[in-house]
Amino acid sequence: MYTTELSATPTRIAAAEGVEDAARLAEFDARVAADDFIEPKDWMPEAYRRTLIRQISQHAHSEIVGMLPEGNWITRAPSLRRKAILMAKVQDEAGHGLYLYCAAETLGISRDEMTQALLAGKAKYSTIFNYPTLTWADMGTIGWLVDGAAIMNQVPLQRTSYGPYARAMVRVCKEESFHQRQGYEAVMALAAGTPEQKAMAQDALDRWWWPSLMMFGPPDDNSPNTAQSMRWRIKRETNDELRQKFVDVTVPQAEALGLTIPDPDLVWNEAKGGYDFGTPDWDEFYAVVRGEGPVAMERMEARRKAWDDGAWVRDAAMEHAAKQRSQRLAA
Ligand code: FAQ
Repeated sequence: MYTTELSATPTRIAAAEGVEDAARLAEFDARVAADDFIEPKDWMPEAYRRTLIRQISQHAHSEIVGMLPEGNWITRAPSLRRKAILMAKVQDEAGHGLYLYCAAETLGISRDEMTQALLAGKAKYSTIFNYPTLTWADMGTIGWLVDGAAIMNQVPLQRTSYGPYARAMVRVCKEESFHQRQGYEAVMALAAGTPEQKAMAQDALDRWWWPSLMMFGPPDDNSPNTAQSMRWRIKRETNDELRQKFVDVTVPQAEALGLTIPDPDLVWNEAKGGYDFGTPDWDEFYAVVRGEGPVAMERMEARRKAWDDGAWVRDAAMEHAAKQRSQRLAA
């Protein structure tokens, strides 16, 4: 308990706060262990709060930057139906970004601060969005593989320990599962089309397979955050566990399409009941994380331009709010 005693010295206050924190920490740990959700007004360890801000803001930035590779194809979709689907999907990603920014804001950070961290290169976004979208087949393949990997990662996050993040994930997962299916259906059409179309689908699979596996993050023994995030139940499954599940569900999907996963080491392992597969190029992964991805500069330039171009909207909104406030005070 905080003391207001006049005789309390700073040392005694600190000692009292330490006792309080130990008690609160024990209560927090027990709630997490009982699969209780932690809510914004609940006490939480500072490191838990910082970890959530890092992960949720990175997730939000990924959704927003993730609009760029697909937005690139809206004007070139091969039919009105495909264009309408793609536009709806890209809009969904904007919505996901907004739910996630709102969830992060409940932890005491503003959306402006999160955006500034991204633009300053301090906050990350998923490596996958640093690769270019070269053909129409990339649209189907992103839905199939990238949204497929995103769902694999996000379904367990519906049970993450922080309430606002978990609830945001419920809606996001419903939409991502539609995205995955529309992507797979688009690849199905190409795989069953002319030899040129099938070759386009295979080329897209060849280019997106390994970057999709990298979305799950570094291997567990090289993942600095996994152990603590699993203890706090922020993460419910590890990077390697999710990567394995993704490979296991995706390989039969590729077989059904008559496409070949570009991995000579891919083989069914009866004993473990899953596939053995090759090692992603982790040097490439870390280079992309450092901001050296093939289209990283274009992505950041687009975000910077959107922020600068939107300045007048933010200024106008603030001015409008100030006018309303002064009118209320005058009334
Ligand atoms: N890209 O210790 P860990 C989507 C960083 S949404 C960039 O394993 P953690 C929807 C990591 O931040 C896709 N950086 O870290 C869509 C950490 O650096 P830091 C986004 C990565 O957090 C579809 C360092 O490496 N999804 O696709 C990546 O425990 C289609 C060490 O790693 C989420 O964000 C990476 N791939 O685990 C939109 C899901 N991997 O921050 C449009 C939520 C790792 O310490 C079109 N996030 N790093 O400096 C998570 O589940 C986790 O944050 C992980 C990473 C699994 C991504």
